[in-house]
Amino acid sequence: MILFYAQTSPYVKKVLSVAIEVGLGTEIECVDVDTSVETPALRQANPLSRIPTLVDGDVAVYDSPVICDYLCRKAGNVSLRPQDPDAQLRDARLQALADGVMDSTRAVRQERMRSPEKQVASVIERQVLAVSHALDVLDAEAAALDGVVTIGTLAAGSALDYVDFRLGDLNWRDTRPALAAWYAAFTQRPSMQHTALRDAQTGPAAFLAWRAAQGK
Ligand SMILES: N[C@@H](CCC(=O)N[C@@H](CS)C(=O)NCC(=O)O)C(=O)O
Repeated sequence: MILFYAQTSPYVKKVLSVAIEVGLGTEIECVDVDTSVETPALRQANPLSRIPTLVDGDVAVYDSPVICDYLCRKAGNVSLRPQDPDAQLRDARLQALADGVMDSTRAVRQERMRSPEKQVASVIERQVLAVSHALDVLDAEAAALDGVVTIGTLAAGSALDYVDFRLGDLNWRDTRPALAAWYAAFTQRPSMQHTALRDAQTGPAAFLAWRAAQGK
């Protein structure tokens, strides 16, 4: 399988953590893509030309929730996708919340990358507010996440890694002790460690290093 990816994408981190959890990590070959320029092979696989996009033979799969679902189905894994309808809905909503945290954190990052005179404070405020409220909800629900390993919790762990990576000045742990404790434990999972976003800036990205260590 080929994954069009970028080392600093939280959506990619989520997908790679799911791949590791279901035992398909070593099957994934990463193709680094700069989405600011046209990449014909990516455009052919995904008309939106976004990452992550997975190509498995003649099947192209895109949008990270769909890729996560696909990987679980391919591996025959049922534990990452709750089977009970109510639990399924809760987990899908958790993933949506986590993906929204990624979207808003990314929007803040993009706004802050503009020259100071072009930055719109209200855009940053609105997106930071979205992240803050979402993390408040996760903090209130942290007890229910304890010991749960699903696509939803992997998405939540990936979102928090991204907030630390791009929005460190939020100091989110200060007012959310339950979520901080949950994340401190959850992020010890190999699938989280081998996809750590911090490594994208400090050296070879964690996933590529892990894959190489597996002889791939
Ligand atoms: N909802 C999508 C979001 C993917 C996304 O926004 N990817 C970004 C990079 S992190 C991208 O490809 N941006 C390029 C573009 O939108 O043209 C998912 O979950 O996969």
